[in-house]
Amino acid sequence: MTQRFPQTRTFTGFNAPSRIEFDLHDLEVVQGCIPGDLNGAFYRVQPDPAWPPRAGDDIPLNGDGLVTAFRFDRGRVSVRGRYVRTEKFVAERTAGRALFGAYRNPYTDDPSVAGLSRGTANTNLLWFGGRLLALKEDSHPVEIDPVTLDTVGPWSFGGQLSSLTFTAHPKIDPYKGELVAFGYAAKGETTPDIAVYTFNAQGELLHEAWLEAPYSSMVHDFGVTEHYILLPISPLVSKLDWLKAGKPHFAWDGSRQSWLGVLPRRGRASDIHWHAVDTCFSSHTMNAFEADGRIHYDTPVGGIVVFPFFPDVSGQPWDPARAAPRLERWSLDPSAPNARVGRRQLTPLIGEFPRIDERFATRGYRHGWMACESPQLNGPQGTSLGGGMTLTGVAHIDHAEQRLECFTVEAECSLQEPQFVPRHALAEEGDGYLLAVVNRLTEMRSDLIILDAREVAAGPLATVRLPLRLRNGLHGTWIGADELEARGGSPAA
Ligand code: V55
Ligand code: FE
Repeated sequence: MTQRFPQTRTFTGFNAPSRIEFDLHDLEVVQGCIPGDLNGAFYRVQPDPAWPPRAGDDIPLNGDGLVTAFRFDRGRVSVRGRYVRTEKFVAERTAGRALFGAYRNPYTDDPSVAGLSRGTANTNLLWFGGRLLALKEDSHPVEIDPVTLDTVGPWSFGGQLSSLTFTAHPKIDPYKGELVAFGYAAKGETTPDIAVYTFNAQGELLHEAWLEAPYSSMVHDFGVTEHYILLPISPLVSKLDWLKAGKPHFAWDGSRQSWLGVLPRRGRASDIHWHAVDTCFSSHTMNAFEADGRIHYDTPVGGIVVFPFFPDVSGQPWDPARAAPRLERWSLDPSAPNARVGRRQLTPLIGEFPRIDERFATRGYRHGWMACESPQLNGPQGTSLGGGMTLTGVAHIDHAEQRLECFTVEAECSLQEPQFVPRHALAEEGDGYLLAVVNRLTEMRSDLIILDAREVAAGPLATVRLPLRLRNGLHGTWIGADELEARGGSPAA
């Protein structure tokens, strides 16, 4: 490499680019035993910049997607790591330098890459219809092989995706077998257009609707209930003029209202109702459901944007205390189309990366988990990807018993998004395991822990030692052994 990575927050310390691809067989279990009924693979993705940025510095959301797969097989675990061969990754590797410029700003690119996808495939993985898709919300999915992690190529649902973009947080409705997804900035960067899609398990398009949001903003996640699609709009706004001027893609505009769009699952654009919400930042969805004629949307919410690296339109400094997200339940009556959304805090705990037992997505549910700031630790230890939070614990929320339990990592550690795995296909809700990558910040190394999902405070059932560091990742998924074997192998056998 002819240039160096800048010595900035995004590129140094625990988040120094690793640029590593690896196969590690039969990892060392340093505590406990891996449960014998945990069979399958845990996939996650981390942004990991392959080249120093063209613009001198960059934000943590712009790194190239590096997928890791932990393959569990009868008490043993192996791991594989591969970059997704996006169009961006391939072009830059050929050139031996960055050709794509700033986050979601095509005006900063080398002219040679005009027309190529800017997608980094760095945010989430979706297993649906026999395909494993690496996702970034500014572009189309990229299919990867669940066994080898080799890149198959872009996947646009056989040409059925008319939106230029596809969310990193699509939802599978396990009761109907459908995939519900959307793309925002669907007609190009900073456009207010949102396209909503429903596919059946065969990948056939069942429904599509094109909407206009109240304003252009980051729409990172959404909610799906039995009958409705919920689109949360927070004022992390975007403007084409900013991109042309070389400014950041997004900025926080606290003078604007937040909104929750409510669209019937098979509704047309004219059927959407936008319900006002007090100005706030909602990034992720725990779950959404209907009960007693009302719609409920569970989401961690902060007063301002969680990311410190997006500016405020009025120049106010970013305030971590105001940004800290806490889980809320938003509720509304769909028969009162102009009603404001009711907000109720479910816990005072600061937390993000909410997860559920996804067999219970879209309907009433009992169990949720999220990474949290452990109440047992005072003072900052580490930081999560870009955010102002210090994720030093995993919280289990039992909505039925209104009970909250927390596991706290050791000193000088933080952790990444947890993954729930049911003990077996017919296990009751929440009966299973919770997997999480632990960042050992001073050791510059990672572990994988396995918790009993309903007994997180009891500590890990097993700790798996990695001889390397996994950069802070975003999201992931689980594929059971039965489904993998149908595909003919295991990712790290
Ligand atoms: C997020 C992550 C992204 C992104 C937009 O967590 C939002 C939120 C890793 O990329 O592009
Ligand atoms: Fe996300």
